[in-house]
Amino acid sequence: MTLKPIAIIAGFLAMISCGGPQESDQTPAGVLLDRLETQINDGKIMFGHQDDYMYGHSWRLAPDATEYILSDTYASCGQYPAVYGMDLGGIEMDWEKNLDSNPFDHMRASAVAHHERGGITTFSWHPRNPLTGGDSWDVSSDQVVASILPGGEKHECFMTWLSKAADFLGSIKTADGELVPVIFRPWHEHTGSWFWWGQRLCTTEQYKALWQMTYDYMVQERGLTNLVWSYSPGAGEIKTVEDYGERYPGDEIVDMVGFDCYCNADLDRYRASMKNALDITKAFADKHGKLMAVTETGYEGIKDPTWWTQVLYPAIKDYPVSYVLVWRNACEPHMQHHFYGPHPEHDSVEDFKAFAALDKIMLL
Ligand code: BMA
Repeated sequence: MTLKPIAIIAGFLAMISCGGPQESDQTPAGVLLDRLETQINDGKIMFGHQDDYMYGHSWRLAPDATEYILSDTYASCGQYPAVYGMDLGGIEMDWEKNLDSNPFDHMRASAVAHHERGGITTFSWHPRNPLTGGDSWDVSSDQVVASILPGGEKHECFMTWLSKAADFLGSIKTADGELVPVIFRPWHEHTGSWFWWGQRLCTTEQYKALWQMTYDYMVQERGLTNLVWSYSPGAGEIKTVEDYGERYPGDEIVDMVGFDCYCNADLDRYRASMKNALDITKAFADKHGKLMAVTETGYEGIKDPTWWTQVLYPAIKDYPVSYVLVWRNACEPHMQHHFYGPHPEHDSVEDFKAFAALDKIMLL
């Protein structure tokens, strides 16, 4: 059984005060962590897809939709993905739609619907740049993280951004008012330098402080009990277990560890990168007692029709991976090349069906 850090402290206090056994963590996040661990012990790997119910290669959810049944994954193999990824980017600006044009109301309702179907939702966050006014990819200043930490000129402003993200995450509830557990994966791919929180844009101490501030605000101050915290560097820059852990914010505030690793035409290079990242992540996860996942992957345009069973599956099958999530299938006419998940008109669909039918691979 996996215990949330907060539950470990509570359990320890309970033990020293009344000598009783440690209680299991019955918060929504604790229950989700237990479920993730059981499924890893059963040798299963869940398949995940970003924005699966929001749009696909050739469709977008109708604004007045009341149910979430359209899905490129479902259209390809007759099952929904077990893990549904979404991104909070834009919540900090009070936008009605996120950075990829998904209405936040539909995001919330589809996360609840997915939970009620037995699925798991994970959120990343591409917030805008609080110092320059640009987007997440605006790396024109290396003072952004410094500016939002306590004492920085943008600290107050950034705390309102965190409060909007917390409002949203704390509003994902069933009709009975039950909080839905989700995997929250902030400040991802920080080992690269393409986001304002990236490697060359802040110091190790600043990056860790950003994580701690995010966690303290959401968990201690706002009391959110539905977040499983996930740490995910970019695979490309990680050569050793030390690299992997250099900016790790700490066992007390992280529940799962993973990485983002993309494929390009050089399939052997991808195989080598996945092996390297999986070996390192597994060593780190074992040492720190954490669960592991492939938090983002995929081959843009899936230019190899047997990619699913001949490249992705062999890469992951021997590792205790909780889930593997492929990125989004953009629907805009000018982004038709930007898809990572299956869709029925694509020539990798038969291979995807075979992948989805493998014993080890779990869909809904
Ligand atoms: C990137 C691309 C962008 C998108 C962003 C956030 O990898 O898919 O088009 O806006 O993720 O989802």
